[in-house]
Amino acid sequence: MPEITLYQFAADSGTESASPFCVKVHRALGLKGLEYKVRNVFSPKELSRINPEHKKLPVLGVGSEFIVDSTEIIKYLDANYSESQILRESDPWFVAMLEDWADVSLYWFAVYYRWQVSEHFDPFAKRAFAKLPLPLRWVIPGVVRKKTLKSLHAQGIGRFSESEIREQLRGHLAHLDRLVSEHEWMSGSEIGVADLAIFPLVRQFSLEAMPLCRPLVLEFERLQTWLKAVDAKTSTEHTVAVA
Ligand SMILES: N[C@@H](CCC(=O)N[C@@H](CS)C(=O)NCC(=O)O)C(=O)O
Repeated sequence: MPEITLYQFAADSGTESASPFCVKVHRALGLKGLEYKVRNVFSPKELSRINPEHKKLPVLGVGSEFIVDSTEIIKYLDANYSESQILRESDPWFVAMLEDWADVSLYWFAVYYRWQVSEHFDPFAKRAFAKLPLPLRWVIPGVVRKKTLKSLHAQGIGRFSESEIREQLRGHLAHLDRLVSEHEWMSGSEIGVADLAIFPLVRQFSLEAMPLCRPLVLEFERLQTWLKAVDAKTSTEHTVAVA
């Protein structure tokens, strides 16, 4: 069997990667019970080598092949490793929609809380950029933050106050709490791709390093039980347990 390597953004406090898409792939590999190595990517040069077209992470290296994009990686894993199929013929239409909603909508709430909320950003920047030599360590966090805030503003979410965003996020979490109350997992009686896509985000909102949004997750008991259940089904030697 060819060796599998997950190229990712490095771990952050309470999570195996600062990127929810990288966490999603960790958890897909865990659900399949596959062994893999992890390589943290720091340099833009290495990113261009492994993902020249999109320059994004995660990238899955399988032998000499590179598979990019978490959605495509999950399809690849299902096609090439028959253990615990993640995508099923019988999946209802809303499974694909839930995955996409997590990836392109709920994701921005995580970006907002990490980059726009200073109480979260300042300690995060200290952790994430600690290895940069001076004076880059003083300059780069501000430059990356400015670029990210521009994206948040263009997306629209960045124009709302934190209290407005908190109410929107509370609404989303309430819907998710209802979903996992109606059946055990997000999309039915079996764990699937919707759980893998939503888990990294809800877990991120629940981190102790995110004191402004953590209380929101704590309002939803069934969502917390679900977080632990996904963790138990998908953990690997590289993942961090849900606190
Ligand atoms: N659709 C992609 C999204 C991946 C993505 O946006 N990754 C972010 C990290 S969370 C990234 O690589 N950002 C680097 C950049 O945009 O320059 C997936 O599902 O893998």
